[in-house]
Amino acid sequence: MVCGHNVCGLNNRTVREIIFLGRSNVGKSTLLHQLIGKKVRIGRKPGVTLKPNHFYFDDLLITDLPGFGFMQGLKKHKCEQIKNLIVHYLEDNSDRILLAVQVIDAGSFIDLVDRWNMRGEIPVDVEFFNFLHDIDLDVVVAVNKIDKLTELESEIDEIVQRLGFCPPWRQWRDQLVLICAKKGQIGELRELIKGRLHDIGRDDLLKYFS
Ligand SMILES: Nc1nc2c(ncn2[C@@H]2O[C@H](COP(=O)(O)OP(=O)(O)O)[C@@H](O)[C@H]2O)c(=O)[nH]1
Ligand SMILES: [Mg+2]
Repeated sequence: MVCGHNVCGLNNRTVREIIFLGRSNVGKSTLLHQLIGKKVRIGRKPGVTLKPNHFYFDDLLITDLPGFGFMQGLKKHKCEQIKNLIVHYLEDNSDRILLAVQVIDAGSFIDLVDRWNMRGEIPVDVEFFNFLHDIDLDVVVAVNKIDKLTELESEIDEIVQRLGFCPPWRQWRDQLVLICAKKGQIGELRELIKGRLHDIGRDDLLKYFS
């Protein structure tokens, strides 16, 4: 049963939620398809849907939020609209959100952030990353497309610095996982999600992520 923004759970249990967010084209759909299987439609045109996509696993909700940031063919006000929608969604549902997975594209993140900074603007990815922490969510950054990196160690260090972490990146492995969704290399993220579910006493849900 869906009641406004609040989705009521089975057996009156409080719904728990894991959200996925990121700029469009970072590989969010590819990742979700690998993680939860056929339920996810891939190849969907960016910006077509402004609504969050929900997938249920008993009383666990997996939510794919619309991609944010500039997209080709999408007017600026539409981008702002998406950003606002995501912010409101997060604020309204923060109590039930167990984990926020922010997906970034390892191949373009550094250049993108530097370009925004040069213009004196806060990069939208960094803005969202900080916002997720401001509302006290448990945040994990899924650094996707690591197959594009040639100097993995130093490039990941550069990435974490732009998110406000000190290198070396390996000390942040409880908040940062490296994945290659396209090749199905998402084991670390899978384990991290299972760990969080175990921590809240929900081993019954692990089967959906094995
Ligand atoms: N090189 C590389 N490309 C990827 C990876 N994951 C996804 N992609 C590609 O990135 C593009 C956008 O993927 P999609 O899942 O639609 O991104 P979304 O807009 O974030 O949902 C597609 O061409 C994917 O094949 C990856 O790990 N490595
Ligand atoms: Mg998508």
